[in-house]
Amino acid sequence: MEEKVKSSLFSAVQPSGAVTIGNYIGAIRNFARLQDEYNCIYAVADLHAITVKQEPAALRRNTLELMALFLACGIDPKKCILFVQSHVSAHCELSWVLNTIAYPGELSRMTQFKDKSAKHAENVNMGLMDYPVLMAADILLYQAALVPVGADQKQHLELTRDLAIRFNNRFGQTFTVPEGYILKDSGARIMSLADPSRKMSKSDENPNGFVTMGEDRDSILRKFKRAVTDSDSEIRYDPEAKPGVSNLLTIYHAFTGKSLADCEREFAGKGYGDFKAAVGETVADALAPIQAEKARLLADKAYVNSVMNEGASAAFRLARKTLSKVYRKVGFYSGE
Ligand code: AQP
Repeated sequence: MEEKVKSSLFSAVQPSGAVTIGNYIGAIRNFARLQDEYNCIYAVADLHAITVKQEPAALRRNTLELMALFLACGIDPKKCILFVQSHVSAHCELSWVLNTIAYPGELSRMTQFKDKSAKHAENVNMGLMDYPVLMAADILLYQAALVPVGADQKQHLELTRDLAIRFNNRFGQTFTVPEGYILKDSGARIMSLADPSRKMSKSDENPNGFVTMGEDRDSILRKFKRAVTDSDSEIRYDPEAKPGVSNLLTIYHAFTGKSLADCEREFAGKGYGDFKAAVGETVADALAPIQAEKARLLADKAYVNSVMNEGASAAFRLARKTLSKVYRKVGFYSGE
């Protein structure tokens, strides 16, 4: 029987703070689910993280912690390539070439650039604007057919596709044009617990807005207890009219695997107090084994380092192939 060739898939998470349950639900939890079906390549995106000011010691710590979290969430280094973005220089090299076919107009229109420029007005740097070009390089280097991301990254993914098509048209077929793999059901966009009109973000200055993957039980329960809902008392999924309640239902649905309709039925007639407590308990219960496994891994730093070093070598081999092709296509003299 003919063996089916697996497609490649790339995704990354920035070590720009403690990872939230939003990052987990929208991205990381899907990573392990996809590893049998695809050739998965997952990165800790430290090059992206420095587009916003990072404290160097915290960045180093967050990088190691995120690698351990990937492993604790079931990503298997025997099945996937797991590495740190700055360990593979081809990401920067390809992004330079892609910069020459990307236009300032399209980059300055990106929602994330506008949001982050407003949020970090004192540090609107070129890297922040160039973020989507580096992201395109990440994906295109591995000829990824699929990119599992939260809905917030959809616009960047479209730019990646545009750049791939533009390059292929100008220089001949070089890149696979990737598709987004965005959750069809809810969960693609988890909102802040403190302000359900904004997405949950690890760099939110209000810590009540997010729950991190490493948060302790008491803190999780307290944050859910304080979560913003609304003045009526109906527990119903309606993101337009009831964004706070719908966000909590989405989180409950994501951690229990129950359908949204079943979640609504389960809480019918109950008060917000009971509802919020149940969501908090469920999240705390679900995170406990991941936290324990992550702590175990962090106690064995040599193992985590070996995973990232082997991952970088494997990523480098794939990336080098695409980069050499790109260099040839654009006309760089090889000296051979
Ligand atoms: N609130 C969210 N709901 C669902 N998915 C989300 N993602 C992020 N926030 C949510 C998804 O998580 C993956 C990793 O994201 P990232 O760290 O690379 O960058 P981000 O999207 O900018 O995440 P944050 O938490 O908002 O980080 P900061 O605060 O540093 O900007 C992506 O697939 C993303 O879609």
